[in-house]
Amino acid sequence: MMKTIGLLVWLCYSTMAFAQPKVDVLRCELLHNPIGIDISNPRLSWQIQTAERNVVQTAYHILVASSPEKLAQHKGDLWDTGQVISDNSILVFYGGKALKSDAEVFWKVKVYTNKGESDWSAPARWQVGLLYYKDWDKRWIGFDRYFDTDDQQSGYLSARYFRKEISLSKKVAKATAYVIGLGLYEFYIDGKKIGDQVLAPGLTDYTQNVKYNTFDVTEQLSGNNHALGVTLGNGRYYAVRQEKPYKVKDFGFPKMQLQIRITYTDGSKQTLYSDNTWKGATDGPIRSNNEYDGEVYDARKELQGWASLGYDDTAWIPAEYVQEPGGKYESQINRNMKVMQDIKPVSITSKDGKYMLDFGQNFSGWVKMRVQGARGTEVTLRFAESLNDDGTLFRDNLRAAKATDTYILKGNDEEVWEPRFTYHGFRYVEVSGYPGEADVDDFMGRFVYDEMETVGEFSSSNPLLNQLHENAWWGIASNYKSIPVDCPQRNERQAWLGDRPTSAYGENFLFDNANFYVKWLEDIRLSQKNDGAIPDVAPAFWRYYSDNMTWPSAYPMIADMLFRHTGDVRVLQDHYPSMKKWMDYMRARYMDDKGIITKDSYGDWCAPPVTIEAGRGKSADKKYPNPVLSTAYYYYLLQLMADFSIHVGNELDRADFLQQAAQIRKDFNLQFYNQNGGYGNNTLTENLLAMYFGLVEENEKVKLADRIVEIIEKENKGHLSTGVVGTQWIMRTLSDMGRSDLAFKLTTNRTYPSWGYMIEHGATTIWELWNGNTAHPQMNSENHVMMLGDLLVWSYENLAGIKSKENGFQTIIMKPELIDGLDHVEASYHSVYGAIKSNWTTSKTTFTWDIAVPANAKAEIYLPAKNSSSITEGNRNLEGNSDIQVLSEEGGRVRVAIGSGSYQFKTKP
Ligand code: RAM
Repeated sequence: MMKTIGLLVWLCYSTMAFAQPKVDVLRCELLHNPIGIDISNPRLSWQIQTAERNVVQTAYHILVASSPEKLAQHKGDLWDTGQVISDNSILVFYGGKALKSDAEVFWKVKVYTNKGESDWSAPARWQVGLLYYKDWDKRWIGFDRYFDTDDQQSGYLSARYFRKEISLSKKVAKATAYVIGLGLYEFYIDGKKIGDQVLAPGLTDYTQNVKYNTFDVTEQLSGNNHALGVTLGNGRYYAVRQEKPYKVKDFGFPKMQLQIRITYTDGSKQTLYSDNTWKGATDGPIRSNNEYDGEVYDARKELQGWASLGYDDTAWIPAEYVQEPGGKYESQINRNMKVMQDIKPVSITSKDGKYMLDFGQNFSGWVKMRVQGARGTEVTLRFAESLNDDGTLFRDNLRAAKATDTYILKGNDEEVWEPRFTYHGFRYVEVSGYPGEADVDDFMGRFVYDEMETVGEFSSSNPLLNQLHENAWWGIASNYKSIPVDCPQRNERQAWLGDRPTSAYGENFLFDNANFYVKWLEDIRLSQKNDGAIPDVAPAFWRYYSDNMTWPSAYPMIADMLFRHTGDVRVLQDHYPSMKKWMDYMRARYMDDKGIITKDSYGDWCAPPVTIEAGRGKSADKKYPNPVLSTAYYYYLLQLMADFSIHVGNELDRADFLQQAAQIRKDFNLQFYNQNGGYGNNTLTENLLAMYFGLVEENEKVKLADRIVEIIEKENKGHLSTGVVGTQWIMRTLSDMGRSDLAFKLTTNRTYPSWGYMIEHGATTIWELWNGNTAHPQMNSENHVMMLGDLLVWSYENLAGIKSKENGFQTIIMKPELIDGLDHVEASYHSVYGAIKSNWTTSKTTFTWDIAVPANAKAEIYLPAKNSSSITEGNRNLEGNSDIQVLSEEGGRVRVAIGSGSYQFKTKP
């Protein structure tokens, strides 16, 4: 008895304790503990944790202090907002005192909610980056010339090594290193690499902007004497290909600048800079490094101890002052790439003295190898995505990329090696020259992509759909290479705009990619020409300014996605003028007197040949420009712009955009609508665009819908016939038409053309072509994200029912489609507010739905039920449940408003 009372008391107490909301997960610029934030008004976000339902923030109080001590005493000497009445907990602009370069800033927040106030959060911090050009007023070092270690003819450079020993007279309290190493660098102190990033920094057009990385090196500089070392690889600074200078942008020879800002324990400060007292060498082990071709490493040439104290560098030459890249110096806010996963080979086989490794999965990165043998033995690793029938590597689709790494042994002891300045897209690796018996354990696949968390999970009762999600995840991750590349294996690897307008939106359900895409939008903005033209590839490493309409649509469309998914208004503010300029440019240059945008570059790129045989052996790079696509896109983007104009305070533009749109709609119908139903050439893509964008006249909608269904069901026998453009809209259009069943059918097909067909033929990612198993290898990557179209968006929004209505999921629309043959969907998405979950199961008699909505967010949910009296939540009727508000009952759905918290609904549909 006593025990029970004790338990009751405890329960009661713990409920009370839980009642107080807690603020957690504090982030500056959506990063935890960031350093090097070179934005004068960064944004602060936090999440509210509570077991209570229906929790809404009513006010916040932020304190920002210049020291942890002040913050602990609740003194916001930099910013004390006082109590601000607001429900905003995401991306609140810092509005305190001006911040100084390199300053450390400490902050915390307390929130007031409708269910009580929180305590102060645990302290968080950010460190200001270098805000001014003059913060980098020392000169660049490097060698702007070739050495005999370089192969000038082939355009291969050996890596450059730089070193310097330093002596500190006092004890270091804090030291921050700011490093720019172009194209790619590794930075060492006392022989140890600083940071776990690889292939850093992020790629940019260096004549526009250059990214620096920031490291806290306080610990590494704890003694008096230290050695600093930097290795420089080419990346894309020294162009990957020299033979097409008219096309490929070259920036020059690798170079660097570095500074370490030190505060000593006595409060005094000192900054160390790289200069011509550093020494350099090129005759090291990395003989050549090239993103497409691979790395050659001669271990006999290792400069043993070069980045440590006491190394004899008398043979090295003084670093030289070199030309600066020209671009603005910026802190890299998006994360660098990292080895995100180790992948063991699933098998190793040998034939003719060569080994073949199979990793069981297509991915991008490289292989780490363990080897022992005689000095001078050369081991070669060649990479490919698939095998020929005879078991050899299929490398025709790599085009000119050699995708080969070479390691030359120094001899005697066991040696472990992995390359530093290259990566490959592969599943198979052929190893030749390996001394002795090789074993699977001698190799490890290193999966490399930008460090970002997986934020979404999706599974369902349909195994093929689940497999598709798995493939999508691998494909997307493989193609994050500080820019969204089209593919990681052939001699291309460019950030093509047209591959991503909708893909990025779907990707955001899987990866925490906001800062990645914020950076890419900046790359796009900086690639814009003065007249407004935007290229098809940005950064414009390839100069492809084709004046396309559909490819650059990625620019406004990704801005829209970021705004909708993270509530980031600054992204709209920063890009609105450039987007508008581009729209004006396209209209001025390409709108004819009938109101049609005449210019399109690729058409519905990579639409499937009618049969798999029709596409056999044929190259897929034929372009079919089509003004229906360009005009339809122009119309769609005008509406986006009209919407943006409100958020950026340019309401006056809105009427103009809408009026232009109305005119285009008229002209579009006049020019392209066939009275028997259907647009232009009456293809699926043309009709989907007219439908989804709302170009079709209201009274012709049914006819158009019939035509869309006729194409899919009759002409295509239940398959799609869309390329990169049409596939971006197909799933949502069908759902909007009330034909989710047909959309679902497309995802469950295993016959050509379909995603399932790729899987049936061994795909572990997503192919570039629907007919990827028979097409000409010239343009046939096995790891391209563009064909995902809107599949992921549809899976999360329409199947799981997780869709942002406004302000980065602060209001969520949850409206899962019920489809015959799909009994169960379970998905989660970690929004900026916290985790959103939707987990439903349906049977003939009952629909059960578990939902979680994070605090300070709310949802409008659509329950399949005739009326609210057939619904229970937590086994209670809805009536009298104050957390739940019935909004409407129509068409077999009951619309209900819920606040944050966890719920279990049951209905009888
Ligand atoms: C291919 C690229 C890319 C596509 C362009 C038009 O070479 O791989 O995916 O956007 O062409």
